[in-house]
Order: sequence, then C-alpha cells, then structure tokens
Amino acid sequence: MVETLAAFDQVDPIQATDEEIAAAVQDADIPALLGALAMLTGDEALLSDELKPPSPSMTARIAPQGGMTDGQLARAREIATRTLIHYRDAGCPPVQTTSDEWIDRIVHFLIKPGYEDCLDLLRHELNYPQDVGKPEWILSEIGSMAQIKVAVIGSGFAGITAAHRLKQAGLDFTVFEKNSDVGGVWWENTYPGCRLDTPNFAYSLSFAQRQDWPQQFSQQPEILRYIQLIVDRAGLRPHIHLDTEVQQLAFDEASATWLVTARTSSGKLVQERYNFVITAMGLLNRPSIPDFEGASNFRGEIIHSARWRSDISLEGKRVALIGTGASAFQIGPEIYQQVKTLAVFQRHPPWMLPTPNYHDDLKPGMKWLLRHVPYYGRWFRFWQVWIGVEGRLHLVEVDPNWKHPVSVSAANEALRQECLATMAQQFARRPDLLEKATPSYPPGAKRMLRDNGTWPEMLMSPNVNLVTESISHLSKHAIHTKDGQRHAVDVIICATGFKAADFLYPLKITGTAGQDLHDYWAGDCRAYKGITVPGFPNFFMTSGPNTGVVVNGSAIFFSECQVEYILRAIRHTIVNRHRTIDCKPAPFESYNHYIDQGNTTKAWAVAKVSSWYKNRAGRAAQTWPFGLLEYWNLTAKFSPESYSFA
Ligand code: N01
Repeated sequence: MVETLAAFDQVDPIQATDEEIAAAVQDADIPALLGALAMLTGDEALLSDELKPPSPSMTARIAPQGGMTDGQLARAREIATRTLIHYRDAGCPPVQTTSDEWIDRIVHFLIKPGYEDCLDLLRHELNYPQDVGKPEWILSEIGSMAQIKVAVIGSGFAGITAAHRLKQAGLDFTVFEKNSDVGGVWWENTYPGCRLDTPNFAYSLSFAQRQDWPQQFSQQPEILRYIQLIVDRAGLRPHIHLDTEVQQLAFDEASATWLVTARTSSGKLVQERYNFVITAMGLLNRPSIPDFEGASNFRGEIIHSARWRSDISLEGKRVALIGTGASAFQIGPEIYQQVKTLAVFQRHPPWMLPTPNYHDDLKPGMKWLLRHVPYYGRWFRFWQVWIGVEGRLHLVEVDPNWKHPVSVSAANEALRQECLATMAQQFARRPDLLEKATPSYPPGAKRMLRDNGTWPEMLMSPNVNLVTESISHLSKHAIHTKDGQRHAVDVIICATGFKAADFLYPLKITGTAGQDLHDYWAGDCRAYKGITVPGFPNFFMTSGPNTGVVVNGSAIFFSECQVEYILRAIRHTIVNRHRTIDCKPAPFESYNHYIDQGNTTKAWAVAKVSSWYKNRAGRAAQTWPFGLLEYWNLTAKFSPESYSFA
C-alpha cells in the first residue's frame, strides 16, 4: 500500500496497565498533553484556569512545563492519567473531528493573554482539522493558460514544501537537485555529531507532523530520513531530477518564460522553458575555505565540515579544527577522544545556551505517549512553535540608553550573566580557558550554540589545545600562528562556514534587458519580503535575503510562509490572465528600509563582530529582525499592488 502524509499521524492503541500509564504521564510535557487530551475528549476540566501554564518569557533557559507549579503539575497529571485510562477502557476510539471553536479554546488555554493576534499563525502551525497551508485553488478550476510549468531549484525543506504545494495546486513542475538524493543541507552535512540545534518538533513541516521524533535535537540521519519519507509519502519523487545542477536562468521577454539550463552529473546539458521559477537553494551550502598562505605545501588532508570525508580516519591523528561556530561545536566533542591531539583554532568564542538535554533521547514515557496518544505530537509541536513565537527576541533588542561595554540592554546583560555563571562553573578548574572562551560581544550578535557541557569538557581535555592566535600560514605538516608557534597536524578540519553573502551563487540569473542578478545586487542581496526582486519577473526565492531567524522560530516556518505566498502570487497572475508578475521598485525600496531599520535595533547589527549574518558591506543581509507574526502578516495575503503585471 502506498503511504500518504497521513501516515505521520498514526498512533498505536493503548494496551498498558494503569500503573504504566501513570508512569508515562510522569515523563510528559504536560501543557501539550492537556491540549491533546482535550482534543480527544472535549473535556473542559482539562483546560481549567487552575491548570493554565503561565509561560514566562525565555531567559537563557526555557521554563520547564510552561512554568507550571508543582501543584498544577500534580493535578494535571492526575487528570491526564484518569483520562487516558478511560480512553483505553473505551477501546481507544478514533478522534472525532473537532470543531474549530474547540480547537481555538485549547489554543487559548495554552497561549498567554495578549497574543490573540497570533491565532491564525498558530492555527496554521497546528494544521488541524484542515490542511491550512494548502492552496485554496487548483489549476483546473481557475484554468486559463494552456500549460503552466514551474521549475523548483533544490530539494531541501523549502524545495519539497514548494513541490508539495505545487502538486496540490495541480501545476506541472520539476524539481532540480544537484545532489544524488533529496535533503539539501541535511544530505550534504554528514560530519560527526551533526544534529539539530533548534527544537525538533517545531523544526518540522506543518503538513507532515511526525509524531515520534526520538530526541528534542535529533541527529542528521533522522532528519534526512524524515525528508525522504515526505518525498515518498507526498508522491514527489517522479518530479525530482537528481544529479542535475541548474547553472543558468535566463528570462525571455518575448515568450515570458525562463530558460533553465542545467547540467547532469554525467555532463549532459538540459535546457527547458518554465513560466515560473522558485529557488530553494538554501543559504549555507557553498563551503567557505580560507585561502591560507602555504596551503598548497600542506601534505596532510584538509576537509570542510560540509564535505565530510568518511574515508579519512581521524583515529590517533593530530587534528586541527578551525572555527568555533555551530559546525565546529558539534564536531569537536564528537572526535576529541579518538584523535591523538586536537588543536581548536578560535577567533571569536561562541555564546553557549545552557541546554542540559541537548543530546538526550526523549524520556521513555514521553516517547510512549507520542506513540499512543492521538495528535500528541501535533500539540507538542504546537507548544514548541508557540514558545518560539516570542523566543529570545526581547533579549537582543538594543536599548539606546543602555551604556555597557558589551551588552546592549538590561535584558541582554541578564542573559549574558546567566550564560557566564554556567561557564564559570564549567571551567572552574581552568580559569585560563574560561577567559579565552568568554565572548567579548553581546549574546545574540552571533548564533548562540547549544551547550550541555561537552564543549567545555573537550576544551579541558589534556589532548586538546585552544589556540586563539591568528593563523599565519601552513607548511608541510603544520599550522603556524602569528606568535611564531608551530602546531603539527595531519588533518585540518575547516569548520569555517559558508559563502552566505553570495546568495544564489554560482547560478547565473538574467532578468529583463539581460540584467544579471548578481551584478544588480553587487554583493548586497536584497529582496521584497525576501521573495522577489524588481526586473526579475516570475522569479521567486525561498530563504531569501533577510529571512533568517536568529533567536525566534525556525527556518521551516519561514519557508512555508514564502511558498504559500508564492502560490498566491502565481494564482493571481494566472487568474488575471497575466503572463508576468514583477515586483515594483518603490515597495522593494521601502521594504528594505523597514528591514534595515529593524536590524539596527538588534544586537547582531550593532555589535562589531564578524558573522555570516552580515555581508561584505557590513549590512545585516540575512537576518529577519522582527517577530514571527510580522512575517506571517506580510505573507499571509498576497499584495498585488506591489507588483506590475503584463
Ligand atoms: O559556520 P560559521 P558554521 N580563520 O560561519 C571561523 C547552521 N548550522 O558551519 O567567528 C579562522 O557560523 C569563524 O570565526 P569568526 C547555523 O545557522 C546549523 O559553524 O568569524 N577561523 C567561525 O568560528 C550556523 O550559524 C547547525 O571569528 C575562521 C567559524 O569559522 C551556520 O550553519 C549545525 C576563518 C565559522 O562559523 C554556519 O555554521 C551547523 C579563518 N580564516 C551549522 N574563517 C544545526 O545544528 C572562518 N573562521 C542545525
């Protein structure tokens, strides 16, 4: 039998004893369980005021159980256990379709007062009972032009989201993928320790809500498998051309089509015309390898984190790890015990967010509940999304009246102190390392990394050396630093990040009048809503300029918003018998002004520290400076007045 996306919601009937149920409930995330059980039973008692989670704002840590008191938790567990026993005794009947009013009642119970504006966004994320993000149309019903063909470039999360929605709308589409399988960065990054560092349930697609993630921060193979499952269950494989890299996009004004030129891995040139193009190429996929002086003399191996070489053994070797960003932070702790020596080359240390459960499996009872309680996974995902709506944005806002050499506001200082206190404990026996590992820039100015103590443990290991001197050059068997030290190494791991500033590079894209997109940007990529650029008709981007979230929400939420907006734009164009849609310059300019203003109020823009958030001009060109609701509102409705049509 062919599985569909509905398979993600499947659960097993309960056959446990009363005691086993009670034990599982002890491990539960309680607010989400109350939501799921309320949906299952329609019982008001599960949503009583006395059980409402207060949801305090985030600090470095997230309050467990939405900040519920011990008394609230005990009462909630008692009611939940009783409800589950009753559900088992009734033979685990299927969930009756729940009314929108009752769903809203549950949502209101879970969220804080004052956030009612987020209801539509949250309904979208729960995606129940309807598929909220599904296009409100199908081509055969709005019919017009003989045939509409859409090219999607990339098959990571954004690409498969676009493919799924295009399929739902009945459009003819092709997904071009340069790699030999789907998955994007989750296919490309196979380095040791690669895993999520944002909460996993929220980092999943609203239309494919997996119930049984094994961890809060799952490992790369698990996420790749999820993407592959979606592709199969949504029936997208026949539309995907693997091993085919798009090299050029050229807009032809006469036919109002894009000529897509691609090359297969066997060297075959493919040229096809499409009415619309959607790029889903991600942002962090072109490795940046520093051009070290003397690199050609080095006789050992140089590997980039995102091009891992499983054929190279690190066992007993002298290894250098260059960089201390998110990739290095996952690789180092995973390899230091197998190598002879590890030299970690650090320019700017990262801020670490204390996350004790970072590597942990979900607790057994939690896993059991996710496997047996209908839609518990959905409500748990909802709960994580809800927490991320506010996220830590309030902690990185710049207060112009705050005078401090490092932090940007009182809240930012409190976050800094919280992180420093944890670090002081972790490095208690190595004050020298504490000093070297303490950032001198405000938290939030660069990506903060998840810490369960393994990075400090690694740095304190006798075979690990934290090098803070700059690299001067490489020689046959060593890295030399500017202080004259020679660090003998066999393997160099460059966890040195990506060419994020060269967005859509090396794809050559020419719009009207032969305008080249990279020339137009001149190293400073901008877009309207992160999606369209004037002079490039029928061309849409996902993960585009200024759509990256730093401390709130997930990239997946943004790409879903973008894809749904793009589908609305395509619909509007088709329904109105237009051949082209092109962003007007005025809204493009004012939108970018709004974005730039927003970014100047955030730690990442004011801090004088390097990061991939900023481009060569020093502009924060990747970061979304506002809340999730603002982006939702910008994309939930199509804005035809911002475009010219022909
Ligand atoms: O890359 P980075 P990354 N000499 O650019 C250093 C996502 N991600 O691959 O800080 C010496 O953050 C550079 O130093 P500095 C996530 O969004 C997600 O680690 O610029 N050092 C820095 O330390 C992340 O933010 C996951 O001074 C040099 C490091 O290399 C993004 O990808 C996992 C150097 C580069 O850090 C990028 O992360 C991994 C030089 N010449 C990544 N050049 C998840 O968990 C650079 N550096 C989902």
